[in-house]
Amino acid sequence: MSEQPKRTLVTSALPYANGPIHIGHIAGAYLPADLYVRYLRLKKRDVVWVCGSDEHGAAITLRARKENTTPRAIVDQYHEEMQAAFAGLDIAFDHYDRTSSKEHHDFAQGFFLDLLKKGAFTEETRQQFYDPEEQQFLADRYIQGTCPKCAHDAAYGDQCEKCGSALSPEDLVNPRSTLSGAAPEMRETTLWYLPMDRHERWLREYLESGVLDGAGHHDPKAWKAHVLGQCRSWIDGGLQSRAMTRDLDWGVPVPVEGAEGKVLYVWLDAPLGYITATRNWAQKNGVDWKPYWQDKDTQLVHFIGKDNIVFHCIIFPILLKEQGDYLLPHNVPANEFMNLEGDKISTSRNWAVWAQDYVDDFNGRSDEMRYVLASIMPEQRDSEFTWPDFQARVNNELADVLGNFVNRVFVLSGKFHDGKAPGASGNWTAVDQALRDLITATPGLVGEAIERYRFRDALQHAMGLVRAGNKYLTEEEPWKVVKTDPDRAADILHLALQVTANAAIVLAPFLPRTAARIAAALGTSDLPWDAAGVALVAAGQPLGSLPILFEKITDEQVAEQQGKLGAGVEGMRDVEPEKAQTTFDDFQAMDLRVAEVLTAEKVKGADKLLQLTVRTGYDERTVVSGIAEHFSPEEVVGRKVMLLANLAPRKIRGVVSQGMVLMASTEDGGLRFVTPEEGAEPGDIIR
Ligand code: B3M
Ligand code: ZN
Repeated sequence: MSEQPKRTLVTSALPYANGPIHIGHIAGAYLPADLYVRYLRLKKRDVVWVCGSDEHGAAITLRARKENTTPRAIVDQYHEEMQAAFAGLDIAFDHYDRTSSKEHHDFAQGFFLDLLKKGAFTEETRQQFYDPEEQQFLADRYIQGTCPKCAHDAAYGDQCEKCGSALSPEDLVNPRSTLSGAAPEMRETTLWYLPMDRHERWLREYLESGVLDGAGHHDPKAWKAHVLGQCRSWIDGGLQSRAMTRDLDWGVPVPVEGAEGKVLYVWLDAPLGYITATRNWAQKNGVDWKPYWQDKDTQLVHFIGKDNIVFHCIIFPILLKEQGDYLLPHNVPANEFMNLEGDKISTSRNWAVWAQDYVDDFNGRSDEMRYVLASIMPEQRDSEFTWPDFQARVNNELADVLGNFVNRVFVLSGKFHDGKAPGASGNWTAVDQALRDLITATPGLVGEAIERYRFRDALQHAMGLVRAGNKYLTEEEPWKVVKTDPDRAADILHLALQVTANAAIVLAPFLPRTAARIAAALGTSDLPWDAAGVALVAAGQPLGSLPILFEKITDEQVAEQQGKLGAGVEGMRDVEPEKAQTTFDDFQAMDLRVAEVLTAEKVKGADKLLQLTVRTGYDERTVVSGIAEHFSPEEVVGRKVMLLANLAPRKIRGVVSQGMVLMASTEDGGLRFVTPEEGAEPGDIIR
């Protein structure tokens, strides 16, 4: 574990203000930071967590173009929406800022000039892609073409999203402008470049031995293997110079005479947003911001997704080091990606669970989503969110274990001890003692895991205590013991209450609302981490009433959420949501056959029904089908159809129907036969 710093500055990647926040974002850079920071706050440590909207770059201008509006309108809209979505999931930054503010422009321009003066940049005139139709230079993201590595035909000028390769626009085969579709031409322009090759040596040393982080004491072994691996491969591949300005009209203007129409590269301006945010936070709170960025007893921790590693571990550190006054990151615990129901999360395909939609659909039940995302956080490798898994974790773990345990403890204490915490005799059995030892050990285990950015492990340790408490209660049966040995029953409940209170502490980072409810029922609002222990709830402490902590997630909710995935996208139909998942065995239980209709006649007195005789190849039988309003008997006779053959016979209007003919219902409310291919014979099994 890293030694305790005097203060910690935590940042989360500034989300582009060009679209709503989804659970992949949350699991990547926001929930882990929130868990980390809540823990440090509970430990009463000096910690500040800043974030804000990234309001520059092609991500914004492209979106504005698509929606036929201005970049300003886009960022104003999403700056508000994103904050509401974060708040809905109790992602509690100390300060949330934005990069289009005057303060940020001023600070970023000053920083740029500082670097310019220090000789950090080279000014070069080079050929750049230019769109002759739109009459503008093309940022990397405005150029698409074929990836030279994997032949994907829609790779961007900076990256191929298919194979993940980092690219330069010149690398693309058959480049085209995404603005006009035109083939771009080359034009000369002058840009400021950051010659990164100058920095390879110290960077490598910084990453491998940690000696240059300013404080001189970070342990590179504490970095995640996949983060170090990516950094090594970048450096091994040779660092190239990268343009730090762009010919664009949206961004922080380059503060140099004659540089009209040029702005700072978004990846220069955005990370400086962390500093702007810290400055604004400090001003708001009347404290000095500088120690948070410049005192060697501060630890700077960046929470990001893996696609941002190079910017935070290589480019930004180079900028900070060149400036000279700043600390370098102590750790960059980047997460990998979270997939969704078997596919990559995609905004354009609406294959996402939007944070705000979740909050709206589930009545603000943020703890449940936080719990599940923490359980499957993509810490070391990609992971996958599915709704059935969400349901299982909420129902089987939160409701059946945590909720059930805490509820039983409160109900039993209320019943046998007049709503007060019972005292204990001090005669602990071996089983009691084992549980007391677990209570004592758990806060340390959870805390250490959090400090090592292992949030899944931390949650497992915390839930381990709850599971142990639940098992203890079930096995010790105080509701029976009370009849013969009330003192023993009191001991059991006393200990179970200690488990409950300790669980409220160690689960607080993950389940802040639930922890607060339990704390309130225990008569307190303040349960700091270091209060944990076996004597947390005193004898005689009045116990309040506790609401049901978790409601179960129903199959219908799961089906409804699954139905939303991919809905409303061009080329996709808005249809009834898929039904809840079924099993292969259930499917196999159905006997589906090809059959041929021999006769058809209307059922007397029933407008909708046709009575059919069908040949299955092994028998002839009667089937009543609700298709009379769509087909005349003549249209049906002689057809081959799909038959659900083993449906239990049912009497319909006095006729016994032995099976069901499968139909497809069309968009306009019509019906169509599901017809087997030519050559299929009655009796053929469909599987
Ligand atoms: N706006 C990129 C992203 O959302 C980005 C991060 C900036 S952090 C300084 O992937
Ligand atoms: Zn590729």
